[in-house]
Amino acid sequence: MVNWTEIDRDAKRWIAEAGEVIRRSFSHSLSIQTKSNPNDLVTNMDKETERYFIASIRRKYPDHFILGEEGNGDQVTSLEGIVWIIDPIDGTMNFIHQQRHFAISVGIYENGEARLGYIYDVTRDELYFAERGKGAFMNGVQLQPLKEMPLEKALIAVNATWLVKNAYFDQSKLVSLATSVRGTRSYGSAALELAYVASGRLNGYLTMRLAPWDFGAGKILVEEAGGVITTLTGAPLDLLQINSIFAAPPALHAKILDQFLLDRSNGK
Ligand code: 2AM
Ligand code: CA
Repeated sequence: MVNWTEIDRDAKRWIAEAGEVIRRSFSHSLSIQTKSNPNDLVTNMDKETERYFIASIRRKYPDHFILGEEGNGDQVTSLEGIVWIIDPIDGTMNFIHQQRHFAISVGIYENGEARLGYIYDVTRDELYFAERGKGAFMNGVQLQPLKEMPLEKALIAVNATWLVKNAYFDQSKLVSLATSVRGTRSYGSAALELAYVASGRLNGYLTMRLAPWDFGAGKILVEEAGGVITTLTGAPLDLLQINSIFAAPPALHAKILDQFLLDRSNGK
């Protein structure tokens, strides 16, 4: 029998400890490198934090699998067994430029089914947490069930760059979406943006391209809070691939899909 209470206790302890080390790192200089392009950044703290999680998980749970952004985990090609999906720092650009607005993201799945999700806003000391079937919480307080919001009163997160430059969607429809809602925001951490949808601080989040570690925990949170999370064309998310992402309360999700996204001329 899997002891989920113990796994939850360990995950929370490791996240709190990693957060403390990251906060202390603010007074030291960072070592910054680039990955796939000059704006794809990684620091020694991303790598050290991932290594800390991997060492802790392997010591205590040697039969669990780990899918991590910095690649020190396992080559995960299937979701069989218990899989930890980890982004040690989601929002690395914010971490480097602002020392805020970034998060530790940990999602735990069993045979592809959501179990536990954590998004820890390190500088605000806010832990968003969800457990399958038990709801979503922020710092231990249960989140209110998600409220629907009419389009014209909705605050949604989108990234300005892909609103004006993308290969898949009719730009005029996206601009029309952005101007039909009450307001748009962009926080630069997908995990936090999904946590904000789960907690009602945002009514929607749309983005073109996220890796499993960017949304692995957020998917659990949004769904436990009563929201819907799919690709931008309404398809289920694939936890082993890059996906486009669209999260919102159910009725708003359906309306935006229908009115702005699901059009054959928009492509896939
Ligand atoms: P990161 O900071 O962990 O790299 C920025 O809008 C958000 O998108 C962040 O959550 C960032 O995660 C993620 N992101 C940035 N570039 C990405 C890429 N090429 N593929 C997938 N996710 C990306
Ligand atoms: Ca990251």
